Amino acid sequence: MPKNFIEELRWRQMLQDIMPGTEELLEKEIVTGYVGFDPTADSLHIGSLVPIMMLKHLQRAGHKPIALVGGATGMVGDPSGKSDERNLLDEETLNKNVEGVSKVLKKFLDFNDSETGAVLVNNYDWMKEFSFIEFIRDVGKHITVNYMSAKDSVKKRIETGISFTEFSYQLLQGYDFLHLYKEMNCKLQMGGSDQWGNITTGTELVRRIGRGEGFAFTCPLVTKADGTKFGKTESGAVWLTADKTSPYAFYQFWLNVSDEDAPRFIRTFTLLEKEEIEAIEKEHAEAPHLRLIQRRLAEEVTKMVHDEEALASAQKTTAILFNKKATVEDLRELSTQDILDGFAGVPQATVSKNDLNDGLGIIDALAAKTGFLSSNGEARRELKGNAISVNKAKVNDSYVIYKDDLINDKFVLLGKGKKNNYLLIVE
Ligand code: 485
Repeated sequence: MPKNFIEELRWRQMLQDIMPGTEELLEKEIVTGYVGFDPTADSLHIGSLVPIMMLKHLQRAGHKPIALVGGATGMVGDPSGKSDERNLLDEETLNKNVEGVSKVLKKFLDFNDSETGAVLVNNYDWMKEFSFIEFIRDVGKHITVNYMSAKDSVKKRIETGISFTEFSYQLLQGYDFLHLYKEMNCKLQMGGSDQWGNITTGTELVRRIGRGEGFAFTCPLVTKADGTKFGKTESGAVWLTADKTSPYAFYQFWLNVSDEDAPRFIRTFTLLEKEEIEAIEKEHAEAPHLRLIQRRLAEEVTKMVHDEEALASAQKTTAILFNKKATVEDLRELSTQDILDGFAGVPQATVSKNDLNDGLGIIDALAAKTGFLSSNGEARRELKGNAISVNKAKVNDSYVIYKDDLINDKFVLLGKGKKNNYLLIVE
């Protein structure tokens, strides 16, 4: 008998709206449920991690998850939550994105032949068979324009305008639900709360054409206590693949969430049990500056999205870069990639290796050659104030950088005071 999946999502604060009967259905039988992801980019970012966790919980509770990639819907563009008409993607980009998104989704679920094994589908596979005439006769006839226009996603655009293309989107998504209901006995659709309108068009089609009953629930869109947008950093979105967001930057993102947000995030983004989370919170409350919740959160999510090895390297980089007592020997333990990831956000400048043949004076290295500081005068002042370090060791104005200062034959780390780092790249 499946475990109580809805109860699990409830205490994790992952439940927004739920259709009557859904909880009862999930208690009664093994349910096939799906979430759709449109291939608007070649990877997914952490905004998609909540629905991914829902699919994971669905599977862990003994049900069957379907991850749908919207090869067809991605050609159209969902107006939900969007104030403007979007540009259409060209075919080449779209194909690349379908590949990328599918690859990310495969990482999170257990794909096997069992009754609860995950399945990955692409709605292009059934939509490509449909002609326009067939679609408007067989599907469109069952839904009124009045019904479609009453959806938030459409209503919000009535003043500013919405193309027939985006207006039709809900019918495509609705048809997917009907298709999966008929072909795979899929009775449940999940998604973020912005998807409610599209999902209910689906249950409507399941009822009218499929003569059956579809169920649904949504999760809240993740917000932050300070009102800023979740999942965005100065360098953009936080992605679930290492080529777009390094495991180090990913780890740092979670380490830096606020005390207000951390308890909700650890419930939503990790699979830790309730008792364990409560124990961590208790310990956290006794010494908040240790940021125990954030640490555990960052550890668990980095391990899940990347792997143990990536986590270990992100932790090592963090320990060395943020430890005031770190030494040049510590820096020499970092790989070239660790250093590039760790310093991705700090000012960088490149000089030629030849510049180091006769040594590069520290003042030139700080000012003329790199522009890290605005003038030689400023460089001299900071050096006099004992604020400048080379590879974590304080230096004075007579210091000269030679090749044996290079870390990994390529880098010199300059520091000003406690907070400012500069990365000198030598090529
Ligand atoms: O049959 C379906 C076809 C496409 C979709 C869903 C079912 C995708 C959906 N219309 C959509 O646009 N989803 C967003 C996306 O793909 O980026 C986000 C939602 C978010 C959450 C997430 O997908 O905005 O709430 O559902 C998985």
